[in-house]
Amino acid sequence: MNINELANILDQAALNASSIAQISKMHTFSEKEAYAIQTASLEKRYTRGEKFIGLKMGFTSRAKMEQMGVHDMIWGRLTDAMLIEKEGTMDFSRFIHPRAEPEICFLIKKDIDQVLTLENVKDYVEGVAAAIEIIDSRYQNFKFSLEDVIADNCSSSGLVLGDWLSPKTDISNLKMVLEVNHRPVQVGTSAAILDNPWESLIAATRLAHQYGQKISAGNYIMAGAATPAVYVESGQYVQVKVETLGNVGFNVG
Ligand code: OOG
Ligand code: MG
Repeated sequence: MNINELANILDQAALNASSIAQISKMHTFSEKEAYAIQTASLEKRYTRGEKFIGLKMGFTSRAKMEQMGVHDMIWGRLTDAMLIEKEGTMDFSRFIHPRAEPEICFLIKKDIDQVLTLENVKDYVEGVAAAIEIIDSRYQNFKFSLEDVIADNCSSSGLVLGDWLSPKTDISNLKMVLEVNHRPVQVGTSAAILDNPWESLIAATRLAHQYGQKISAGNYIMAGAATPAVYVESGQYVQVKVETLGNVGFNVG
């Protein structure tokens, strides 16, 4: 089976909110091929009118690597169809088995044409915000190999963004709490994200450069979850509270 056929299977699974068997169980493919499948599946979304809005980093914390049994950093693409308005409602019927996780998001100020460093990264950032990522693996039981999850656009399915603060805000060690119905269900710190979430943005610029993906002014970069993800259910109110950055929440419809 070729890359385009596998991309189509994953795209249809996402579109119809129906889970599929792990594609790595039937086909052997490399990490590089997995990114080619991801790229091809995103092309189908763009053809339907979805717009690229940025990147999400995955497995940037030990907590996430351990939860999913995958031990390499990954990256996926975000589109405008994934945006959920803060304090808005997510349409549960569009998802298979969604999970929420506490994140930090960066808003890019100017096109990034190089691999950034700790010295210059803040020059390219307009703001930082508390954020929630909603992931929804297209694979049965949320189980996958590294290659499977990359091909599946790293489980990307939704994001909720809080208010933007200055990039001068110290985000290196902030308490991050994920709450469901106003009760904490996961507690962590931003230091869990590669010791410092700025490192995640730097890694995103390195990987984007390597794979020829442009990062432009106005794009969002999600740094990756600080804690394990939690399944959400209809009727719940889900909120992330990040020390200094503030709170952001959404309702599960
Ligand atoms: C893969 C996506 C990982 C993160 O923040 O680490 C991720 C998954 O867990 O399904 O989004
Ligand atoms: Mg995530």
